[in-house]
Amino acid sequence: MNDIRKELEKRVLVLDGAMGTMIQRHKLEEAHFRGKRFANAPGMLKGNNDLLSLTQPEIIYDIHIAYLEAGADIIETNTFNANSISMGDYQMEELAYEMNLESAKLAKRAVAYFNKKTPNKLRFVAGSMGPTNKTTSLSPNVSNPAYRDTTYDHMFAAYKTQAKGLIDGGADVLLIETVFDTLNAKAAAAAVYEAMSETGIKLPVMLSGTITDNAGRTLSGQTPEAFAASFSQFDLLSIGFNCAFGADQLKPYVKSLSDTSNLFVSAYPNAGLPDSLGNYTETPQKMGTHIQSYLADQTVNIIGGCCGTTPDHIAEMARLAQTATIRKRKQANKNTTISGMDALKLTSELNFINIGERANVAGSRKFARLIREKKYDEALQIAKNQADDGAQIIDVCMDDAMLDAEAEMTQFLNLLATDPDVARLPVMVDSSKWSVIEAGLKCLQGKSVVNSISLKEGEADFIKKARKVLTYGAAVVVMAFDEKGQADSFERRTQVCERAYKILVNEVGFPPQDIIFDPNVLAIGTGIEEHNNYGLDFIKTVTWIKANLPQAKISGGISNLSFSFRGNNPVREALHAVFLYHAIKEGLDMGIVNPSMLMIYDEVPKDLLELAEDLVLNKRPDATDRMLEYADAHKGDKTVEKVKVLEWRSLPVNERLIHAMVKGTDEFIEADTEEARQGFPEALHVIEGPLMQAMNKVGDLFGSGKMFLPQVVKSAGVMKKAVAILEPVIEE
Ligand code: THG
Repeated sequence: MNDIRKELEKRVLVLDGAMGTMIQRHKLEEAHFRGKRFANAPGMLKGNNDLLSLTQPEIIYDIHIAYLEAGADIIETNTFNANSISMGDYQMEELAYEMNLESAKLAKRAVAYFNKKTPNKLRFVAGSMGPTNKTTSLSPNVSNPAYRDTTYDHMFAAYKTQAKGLIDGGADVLLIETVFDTLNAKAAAAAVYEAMSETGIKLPVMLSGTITDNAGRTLSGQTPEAFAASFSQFDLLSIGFNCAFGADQLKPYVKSLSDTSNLFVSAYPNAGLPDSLGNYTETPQKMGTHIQSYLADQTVNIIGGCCGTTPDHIAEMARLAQTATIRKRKQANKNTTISGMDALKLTSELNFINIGERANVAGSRKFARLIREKKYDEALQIAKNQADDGAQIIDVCMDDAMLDAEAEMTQFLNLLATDPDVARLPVMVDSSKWSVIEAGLKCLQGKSVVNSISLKEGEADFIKKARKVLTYGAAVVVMAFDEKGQADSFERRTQVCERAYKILVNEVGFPPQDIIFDPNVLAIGTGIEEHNNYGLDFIKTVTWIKANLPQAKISGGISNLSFSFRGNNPVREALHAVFLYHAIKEGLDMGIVNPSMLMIYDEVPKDLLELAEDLVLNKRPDATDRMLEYADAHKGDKTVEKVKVLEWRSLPVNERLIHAMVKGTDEFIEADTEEARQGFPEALHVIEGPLMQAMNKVGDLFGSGKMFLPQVVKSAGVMKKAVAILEPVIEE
């Protein structure tokens, strides 16, 4: 059954061409579509090509034969629209299973005939599963962007029926194709795996997306890399693109998958771009020249045709494929990659990932009020601000006794999906209720993060939830919590994390890079002696996890640390800065923070810094008292940043420029740049002098872990503004 893997190790396989183009040649009329069986069915049936498998099976069989004769190694079943959702157009929802069953049998018959003729060259049937005519990620209603006309559950059910029909009919492979909406396809993938586990027949699964714009994104907005990340946990045979563009324009996107993927890669483009009548007319020879360049670059393992391609196109491809060198699959990627519309790859250059904490009804009074009052647009603005301030992931939490958390999570994430500024980021679905987490995952096309699961309710529950997370294709935060409660010492934290890791990796088969431990950031400075070591123990746990639990990532809710200093932001920010500085050095990968309130370690006033170091690292028994004294004396302070504003404005202009760059403040940059320009003989000297000095300082701070990427990005923004002012003068 898995012979296709063996064949793919040996040669480039050719997939067949368009079914529609071939059906068109028969100029079928309404009566042909109906046949005897549906003579009296309501509505028009002309155009329901998938129905022909039931009413004109010999026509479909002959098309399969024509493609096999042309040299196709894989033929697609005539089931692109044979799902209960698309069949709704013809009131034929109930026929979905039968259509898939019969179509698979038909294709299988054609393949069996050829395999008997040439037993040393095996051909295969791919069960085609198209995208349906609905979308789970987009709103068909412009005035209500959170509206959806179908749901994940509906999609899942339709695909499961289709998959069962194809499996029962004898398909060799299942092909989820022409994916324009990744959430549809995630439901398809989950349904396929459930259908396979229920039938006990495990088939290889191919996935093929489609690109709909020149920016190289899917209709639901994902880049190829983000698209691939969404499926990284599904055991796929191949990934690729089809339809969209002709072979020429599709190539760069296929290549971006090919360059990184450990899977086999497929491409089956259209016969060029449509002409003014909507016809695809690229000749086999012309298309062949483009296909030849795919093969020469070893970009694909499977090549075929989509709209407008015919047996002649396939024959040309088969001829070219015969002598082609096969593409070698890349090493499996050990990086953690999550995604929204864009991919976020956790590499060593990103020393720390900011997770925005404010779209949380328990973490922001304002957000809670806006959700209670159903002012969703304003609530969305909070998430947008977090993104602008440098959040790379958005944590969303609706846990509040007064709210219907499942409904609010659904509403908010559906709305969020439509805002390109926020939707490009991965979402962390934060809830202590499993049903709320699932409700969230059913709205997210990207590879999201579940926050969280734990051993609190025992191993069986933990395993069940972890398996479920995999079916949604998400990464997971695991809290250091077990049957005995929250782990709050170094020993307990490490024991619980180690146990959870072993279960996840060995029993569930969870990819270790997709496990994110949260060893509990707990409040310090509470006046309770047992709490004094909480910060230090967390940091020590980070060191231990990095050394002992390979590839696992570490996160924490940073603002928890300073709960006992609520109302005093300078103290809170100083504690966070110190804590992050030490924890990141030990390997903390990400943290739930308020990205607009991150202070740079070196900018914390020296007296406050010392007090914060003492408290976070539990250096002296009176650390809490001393910090409380400080807090008391600085009660009215806003943030340290604001206190210092006036001070830095009185510095010489060079130093003001440096300050503005390091802090990422652009409020005065125009005036200061202008002033500096007048002080220097040449405008270029301002860039070579203070601006370069500032960039070097930013580089050093970043290099030593005292500044994080979002802050560096802000600095670069300020630099850009300053340069924009100087440039015209330099050009003159
Ligand atoms: N680990 C994981 N998830 C978590 C946490 C964690 N999720 C929730 C929480 N802890 C992290 N998020 C926040 C969000 C906000 C605050 C603290 C933690 C916070 N808010 C201000 C306060 O309470 O003072 C609110 C001020 C306002 O209303 O504006 O501090 O540890 N996995």
